[in-house]
Amino acid sequence: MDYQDIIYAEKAGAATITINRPDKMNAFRGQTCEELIHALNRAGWNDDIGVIVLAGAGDRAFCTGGDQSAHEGSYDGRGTIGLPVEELQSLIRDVPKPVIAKVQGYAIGGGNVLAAICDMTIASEAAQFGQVGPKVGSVDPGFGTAYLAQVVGEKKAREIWCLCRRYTAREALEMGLINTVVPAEELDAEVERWCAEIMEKSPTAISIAKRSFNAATEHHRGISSMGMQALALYYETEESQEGVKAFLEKRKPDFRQFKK
Ligand code: 2NE
Repeated sequence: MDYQDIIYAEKAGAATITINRPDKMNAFRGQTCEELIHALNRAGWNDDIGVIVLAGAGDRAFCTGGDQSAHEGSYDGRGTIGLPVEELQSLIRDVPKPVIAKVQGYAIGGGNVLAAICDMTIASEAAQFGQVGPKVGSVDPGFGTAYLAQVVGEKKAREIWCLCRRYTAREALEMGLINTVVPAEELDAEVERWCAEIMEKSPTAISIAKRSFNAATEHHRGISSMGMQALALYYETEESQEGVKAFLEKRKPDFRQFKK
């Protein structure tokens, strides 16, 4: 596969998969998801690879979720909502190697969900985290909500979704959303150090450990699948479309007109 939206590189047993759409703040469209799925499979089933790093190109964003400019009630690819995002999220869990999110800037919306699903997250002091769905007419149910609650706790997860605030890397560390924070200039070296430490360990033990963690949270895949069906129906509503329009028109959405 020739990649247009991502960059794939291998070094010292680590595969780095970088979303390369900095002009869109590394938001994903259908093609991006397809390429990420391809690259995760490529690295995940290669015995020479012991660890996978998921990253975003440029300084500003790790990933800001679904590409709002490719989203008018649906996206442009396949999958329940026009993006094979369930497949992508599942695959991060299913590859038998640890996946580390390297977050140098915004991890927002579906980008925050990807980072949360990764086995570990290493962030720069400049990183910011948060969900935006209820601000832009979307929601990422399952892994984005219920699994997030397992990571940061119920109260915090509900706050994250209801208020759609942005959290600094230090706040993310405090709530257990990430593993460590380093100065921006030390991020690459820190990720390389973690990868090197993982490469010294037994790959089979690590893959069994990963699968055992997954087994305890596997029900979230079912919640996600059901939730994505609901999301597809929500995308057809004027309420959801108001959120997308408002974001693209750079104005505040007027959701109260749809109050129930
Ligand atoms: C990311 C954030 C917080 C950045 O804010 P700020 O103020 O620093 O920058 P600004 O001006 O908002 O954004 C800079 C440029 O990046 C684009 C913007 O439109 C803007 O473009 P220009 O005006 O310079 O041309 N940009 C940012 N995020 C984008 C995106 N996701 N798609 C397309 N263009 C994007 C702020 O921009 C923000 O909150 N973005 C909203 C992110 C968003 O709505 N994400 C989708 C949520 S839904 C989702 O992810 C999802 C899912 O998780 C599962 C299934 C389906 C969808």
